[in-house]
Amino acid sequence: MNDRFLRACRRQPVDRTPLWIMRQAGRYLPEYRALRKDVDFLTVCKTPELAVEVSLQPLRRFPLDASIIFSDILLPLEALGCRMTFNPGPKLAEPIRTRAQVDALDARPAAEVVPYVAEAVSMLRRELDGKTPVIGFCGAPFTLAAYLVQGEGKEGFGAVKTMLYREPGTLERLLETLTAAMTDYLRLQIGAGAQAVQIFDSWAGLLAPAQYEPFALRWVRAILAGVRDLGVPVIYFVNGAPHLLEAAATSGADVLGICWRTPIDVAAARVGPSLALQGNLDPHALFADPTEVTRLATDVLDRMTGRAGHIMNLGHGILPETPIPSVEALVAAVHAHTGRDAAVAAQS
Ligand code: 1CP
Repeated sequence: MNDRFLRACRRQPVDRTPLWIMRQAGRYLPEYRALRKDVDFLTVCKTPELAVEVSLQPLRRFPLDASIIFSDILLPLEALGCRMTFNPGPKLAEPIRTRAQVDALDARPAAEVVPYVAEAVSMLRRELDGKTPVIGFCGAPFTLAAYLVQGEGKEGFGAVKTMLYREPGTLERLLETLTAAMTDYLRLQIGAGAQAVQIFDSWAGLLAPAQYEPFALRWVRAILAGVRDLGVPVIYFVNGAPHLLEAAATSGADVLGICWRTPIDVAAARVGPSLALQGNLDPHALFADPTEVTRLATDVLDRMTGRAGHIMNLGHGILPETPIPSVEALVAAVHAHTGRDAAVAAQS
């Protein structure tokens, strides 16, 4: 069993730094694009055989150390009665803007509304047979609220910030509903076999520090408290958040995902040694030539040498236009580091 990813989550010694790539299953892979020619995105997510096939595609090409289930952060919102399409980004049938709409959200068990996610997780776990651990995931409440209130992805997500200032009580009620739904959803995935889970807070960086605690962090803490008894490591990734690092480190997660904006050794010094760190090569760095990719990836690894608990990753999701040779160079750079952490640990 390849458990170096799970060991790094727990800050235990590893033979080399584990690597996986946020959004590793998806559009930069020609085999994903080929599969999507005939099947739309939601059908892939809702058909366990197809979701598992897409989750396995990156692992057939690259010796990565974890697999993530193919789905989307918005899908479990169907359990609240929300309807959406993807083209390619999400679009809600109806943005949630009023207290009445928030009160009308009807929280049904994820096991009833999105049973295909649990099926896909257990099928993926069986298929992998210990080759790598399986990561489940969900969106953080504030990030989900940003999409629900806006109705789609939009730079700055002005609608949710307007609600925050005009009707903070309505936003809090929405966040409370989302927190309960995501706790249930993560429990479903862990019950089905997910060996770690990641909470994506892609838009919490839009909040000022004084807003981050009441409108984002508080709810992430509640989700963590609600899955803690299940004993799997939790990764909390906050994007665009150099101004929130110290606060984010108090979420209770085992691992903090660091976006590409802060050098990872600087982030490590700011958050202290008590949690593992994941990241943080800039996704755009993969547009450099492979020699430069090797240099930049090695630089991230060097910054973490000797620190217990580092999971190599990008500092946000891999971009659809990313050249495959760059991903190969990233993998090779991590493998070339094999043994160095162990050697440093033995010396100290
Ligand atoms: O056309 C297609 O194939 C659909 C494109 C696509 C894909 C491949 C979407 C729509 N979602 C996904 C898969 C997905 N989304 C995964 C599984 C793949 C993997 O990680 O290997 C995951 C983990 C997500 C998570 C996700 N969706 C996030 C959090 C991570 C991040 O990038 O910050 C967010 C913000 C979304 C929303 C979303 N869904 C899809 C798109 C294009 C977007 C971004 C849209 C926007 O904000 O405008």
